[in-house]
Amino acid sequence: MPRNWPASCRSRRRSLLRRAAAALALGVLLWTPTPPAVAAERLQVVISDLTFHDVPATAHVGDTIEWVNKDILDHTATARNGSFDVRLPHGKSGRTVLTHAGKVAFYCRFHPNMTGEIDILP
Ligand SMILES: [Cu+2]
Repeated sequence: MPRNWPASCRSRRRSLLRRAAAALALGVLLWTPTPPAVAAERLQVVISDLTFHDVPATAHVGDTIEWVNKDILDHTATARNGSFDVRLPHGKSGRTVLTHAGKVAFYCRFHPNMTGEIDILP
């Protein structure tokens, strides 16, 4: 803008610049990075020989555990904190959707020596 423009124009320009700076500052303040979306996974735990096999050390809220009972006996996958209790007739499978974070110990109600633990992350 030329220096010889009327003072009202220079003032208007300064005002617009101030508003643009304020809008930019507000945008920076309001902007929060969005965490990358983690796709829910399906994890499989096979039961055979009265044992939970390949129990994942960790999982995430929203993941599904598929319990596959390959034994000739019925089992359950029962959380000690009550968050799930899946009945697993012999040769059948069942599913649990993980809804709460935290370490969950689980066992079979029919064979209490069958145990496992998963750390469920948020
Ligand atoms: Cu059992």
